[in-house]
Amino acid sequence: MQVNTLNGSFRSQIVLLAVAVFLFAWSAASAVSASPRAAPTNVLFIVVDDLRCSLGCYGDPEVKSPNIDRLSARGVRFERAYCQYPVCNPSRTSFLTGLRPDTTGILDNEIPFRRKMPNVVTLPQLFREHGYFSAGLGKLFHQGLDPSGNRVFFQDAKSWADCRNFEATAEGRRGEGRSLTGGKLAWCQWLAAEGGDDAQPDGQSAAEAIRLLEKHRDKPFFLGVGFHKPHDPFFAPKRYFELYPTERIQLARDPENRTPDLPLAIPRGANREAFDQFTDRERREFRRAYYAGISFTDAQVGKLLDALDRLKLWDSTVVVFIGDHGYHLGEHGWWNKVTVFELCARTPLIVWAPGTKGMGRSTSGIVEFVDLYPTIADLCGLAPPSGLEGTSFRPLLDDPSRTGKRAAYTQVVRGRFMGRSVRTDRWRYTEWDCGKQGVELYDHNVDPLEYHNLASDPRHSAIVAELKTILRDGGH
Ligand SMILES: [Ca+2]
Repeated sequence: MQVNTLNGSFRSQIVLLAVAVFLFAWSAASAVSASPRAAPTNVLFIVVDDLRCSLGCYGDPEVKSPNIDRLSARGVRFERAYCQYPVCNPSRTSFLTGLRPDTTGILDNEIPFRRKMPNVVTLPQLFREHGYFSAGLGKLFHQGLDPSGNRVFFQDAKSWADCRNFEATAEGRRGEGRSLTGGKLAWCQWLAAEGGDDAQPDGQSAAEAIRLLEKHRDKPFFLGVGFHKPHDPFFAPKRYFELYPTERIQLARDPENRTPDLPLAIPRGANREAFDQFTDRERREFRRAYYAGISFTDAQVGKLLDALDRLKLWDSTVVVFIGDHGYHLGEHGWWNKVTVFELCARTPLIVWAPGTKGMGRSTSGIVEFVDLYPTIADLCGLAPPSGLEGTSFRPLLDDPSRTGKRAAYTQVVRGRFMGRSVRTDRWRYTEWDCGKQGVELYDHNVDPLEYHNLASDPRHSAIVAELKTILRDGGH
């Protein structure tokens, strides 16, 4: 009896031991499967309005951008990132919904995206629906004018738990400045403003973003910060203008032997007529004011990076930095956006993604802004909605030497016609109204600013045929 009891007790101990060993092995296996790349918790998404790749980290010799350069040195800098539409509302709607402009139907700055897509789940909304605190400060979705001509932001209650915009103070509206067109174009003016950063909306956005980081550091957050400069009107605190003595500003000079631009390649109208009247002095002032806006925004980005340092958030936060599209500063005689030239389609993109292996490098793999949504969701372990039209570029974050996409697509409406452009590793190919209003072909091996249109050269008929097919694919 005693022996049996002992035997029974011994058997119980064996069973308990076996269970313990099993539980230990199971928990260890679970830890192994979950631990190598625990998903980062937070997202800091920085969108800069109208920022082209004029940054120190992109090789610009004049622009001072030490803080964005600092982020570039830490993360992965994309040398070939392309927006889908070179205008604020269509571009932002596209990358914040993960859908191409043909799908969103948003092709101008007038229509809030919810009017066309009441049920779409936006990128910040996806995080919000997964329990994140989501906040948007400054310009994330577009701002536009209401029927009375008042400026309104296309705020989206489904996307943000907290969404705010800021106004310049009275001091921030005073200073030295002038219209560059004798008042003909209201937007085309600069102001070296009195007051500090916080007298401007972007300075206030940065300050509030830091407050939110401090408040929400211990819970998952998706924080969008949209800086409005270097967008026009070119207002920034005076000290950022002082970084750029006007007489030292270099000007773009279109080559004499370039192919004339096609009629639809650059918009006609009042803007162009005013640009044609610019003196070199005005050209230098325009560039200087745009650069001052970049350096002002760069300083605000620096404050956010400092906050990530201080709050020890780098290991748990994905940081994405983009411009919403590029810009011309006199190239092709144009001083604005709304073209599908490389200068407008290409945009800065820098990503810091903890846990990936390629940080601190750059990549020439092609990516599109429509890829941002699935990439950010992927990095944070969230399943995106079905039907997104981009793909995650996480593999490039692990290995920046990999090949990216075969092609990037950018489109723009010009009057009654659509221009569609595709960029491959070597070429840019553009059709206006399916080619009926003109075709462009540029060889980026020798012509980075796209001054020599080769589309009608019979020696390039094979590549034109190939690119025509890629353009028809449309990225789908
Ligand atoms: Ca913009």
